[in-house]
Amino acid sequence: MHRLVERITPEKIEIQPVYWDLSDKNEDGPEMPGIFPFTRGPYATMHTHRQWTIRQYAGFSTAEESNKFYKKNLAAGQQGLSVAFDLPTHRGYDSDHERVVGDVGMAGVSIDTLKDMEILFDEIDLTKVSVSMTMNGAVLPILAFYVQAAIEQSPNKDPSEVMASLKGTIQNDILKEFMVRNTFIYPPEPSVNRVIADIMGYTAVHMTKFNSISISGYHLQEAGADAAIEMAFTIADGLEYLRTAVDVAKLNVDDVAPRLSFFWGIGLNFYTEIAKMRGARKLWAESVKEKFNPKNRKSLLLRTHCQTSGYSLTETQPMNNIIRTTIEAMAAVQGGTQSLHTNSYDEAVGLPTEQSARIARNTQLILQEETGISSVADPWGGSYMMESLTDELYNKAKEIMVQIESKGGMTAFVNNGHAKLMLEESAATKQGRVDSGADVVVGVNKYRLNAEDEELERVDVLQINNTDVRKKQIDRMNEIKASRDDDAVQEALAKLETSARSTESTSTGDDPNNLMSLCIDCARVRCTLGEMSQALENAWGRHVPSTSMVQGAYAASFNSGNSQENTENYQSTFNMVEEFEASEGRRPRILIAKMGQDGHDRGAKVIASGFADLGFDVDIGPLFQTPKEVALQAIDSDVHIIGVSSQAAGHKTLLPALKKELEDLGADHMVVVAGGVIPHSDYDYLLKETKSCAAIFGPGTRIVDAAKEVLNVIPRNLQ
Ligand code: 3CP
Repeated sequence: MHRLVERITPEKIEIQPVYWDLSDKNEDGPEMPGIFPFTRGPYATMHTHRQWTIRQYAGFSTAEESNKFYKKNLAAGQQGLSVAFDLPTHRGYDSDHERVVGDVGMAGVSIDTLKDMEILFDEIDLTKVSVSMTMNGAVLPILAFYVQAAIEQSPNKDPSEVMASLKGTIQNDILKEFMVRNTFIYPPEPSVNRVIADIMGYTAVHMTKFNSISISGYHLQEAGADAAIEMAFTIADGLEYLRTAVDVAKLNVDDVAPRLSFFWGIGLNFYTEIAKMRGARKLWAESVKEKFNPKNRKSLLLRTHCQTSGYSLTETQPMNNIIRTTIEAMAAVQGGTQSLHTNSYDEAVGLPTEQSARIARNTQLILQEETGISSVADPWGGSYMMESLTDELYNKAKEIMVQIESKGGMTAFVNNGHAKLMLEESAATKQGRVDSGADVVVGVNKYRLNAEDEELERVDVLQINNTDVRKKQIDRMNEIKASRDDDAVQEALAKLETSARSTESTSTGDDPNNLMSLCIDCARVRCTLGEMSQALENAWGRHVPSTSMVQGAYAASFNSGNSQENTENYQSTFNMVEEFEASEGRRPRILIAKMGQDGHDRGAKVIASGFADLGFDVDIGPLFQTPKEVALQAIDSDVHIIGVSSQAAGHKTLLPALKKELEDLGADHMVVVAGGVIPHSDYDYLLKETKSCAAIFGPGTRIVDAAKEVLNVIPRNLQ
């Protein structure tokens, strides 16, 4: 990847690798990349010396299928791997668990055993290719499988030598899972003070090239955070992890901080995104210096991966998404990213196809090899506008960080619900701006095509046969269970549970009771992911999140600075609710439900908040329900309608299952509607073939319009 960048333009102008203000009289010299506070970049030469890594996030169905996809992508120019796991794996369930029937292999690859991990990386040398794994809940078993798979891949090498050569990243950022995304398993305290502490301790000794956490702002932005909130929460999360390393795990800051890595979401606010990346580097460097006083300058560097925004993609006119992604990728590169994922244009409706994945990858190859974008470090340095925007965002984020500190730090801010409410308010406000037309989305709330032309623009998406994948996974797992040494399995699991129950710290990398070390022992004797997760759950329990709802933000944002037409639309929906109440004796009541292991609840929360502002009585169901649990809650609350939010592709299994439960319980008068990421090609199956819902609201549906349609499909005079 090292290559000389073309410095002389056809006009015979020489491009310098970095520019600075020659008249700068600052006594420390001008701000430069690679120099504290690193606003201009973590490395002096940045992309002029080494391009960013093209690292596409992918994984689906079985390990065999994902492995084929990875090898093809690497051969076609991708430079690093980034694994997407399915939701049962994230939540620590094996594929045969009753709660995951609709989820196996859908939103990522299913991994139950070491064998799956070996197949996933077959013919990919783990000591050479850097691998990122997005895993937070079942992080111990997954990292253990990865390490053991690498060791068994190189039988002639010493295991310690193999481990020392592993380069890559595990997300391992559990704090943000309690705010958004929700792929936690255990309560916050052991999740941070045991799991994360032990992984940091273990990798600091045995896997010194491996990044032990990827602290993520991306998911916060996807869940509605503006740039200042994204910066503040992410940096505060990072400081909390360092505090855990130093205070709880008693590790040296310089053994841990250089291997903390970051992850930003990059949306369409071009200048803001660049300023965010610049400001965040400075905020991190200054905060770490002030609070931990490290000796190694690498401890101060904010190195980051970026992903273009999934939220900014639209279902209608999907080719527009290629343009959106390109602009976002340019912001990430000009902001100085180290690694980048560019979304496929069809990701608003389903898993990428081979063609859409190729275009996404080519977007980066074109930037790297055709544009000369890498020929200069921090091209925005010294721009009046950019420097001012960087300072303003930096200051705003700092103010939010002071607020977080005043509430006792990030763990407390998360635990007492402040963080989640702040995000939900920001999300509802954003939705109101889009629904009211204050924020333009081309092809959605402006310049929309007529229905016929829109139909012609629809794209195919990759379909996964979930029943097939699940069967294959269960068969393989049963084969492994039949051939392993059961006594060794029970012994390894018992040791893991005993260590989890202990109140002593086991965080140093050489402690035989370090949880990471014990999970590698479990992987070696072929324990499954579900068994390891259960051993830890026996000690710590499973975390049950509380549900909350923001009110007023959608209405306030919708009504501010609005067009006459939008205001009338809002009012007429509100009036329909009042009429409903007058005729039925109570307000329309809706249960917003999430089924399966899909924890993406931004959509559900925004809908709940918007419907409540429009006058509905809204119940929010807990996350991770089975269809039966949803049916029982709906009956118990006597709702008129169940609104199912599906973001992780389980809809074709879970919606028909819900319909059957309602029928079995004699409640088939209840109307089910669905929303979220549901490809159009599945509409007939859900609406006509299985009649499992009465309406589907795709991405981009305005809440006011959805509310009107819901009111029209509720049968009246049910009493
Ligand atoms: C790089 N290097 C340089 C320079 N550039 N040295 C000198 N001068 C330069 N200009 C060196 C680095 O120091 C490093 O060596 C090596 O080259 C590799 O560079 P890097 O910057 O560390 O790049 P990379 O290995 O790609 O690592 C990038 C980070 C890593 C650090 C960001 O954590 C990463 O790859 N993260 C990816 C995270 C990810 O993919 N997340 C997916 C989330 P040394 O190592 O020796 O120092 S997907 C979630 C999707 C949404 C969902 O949840 O559903």
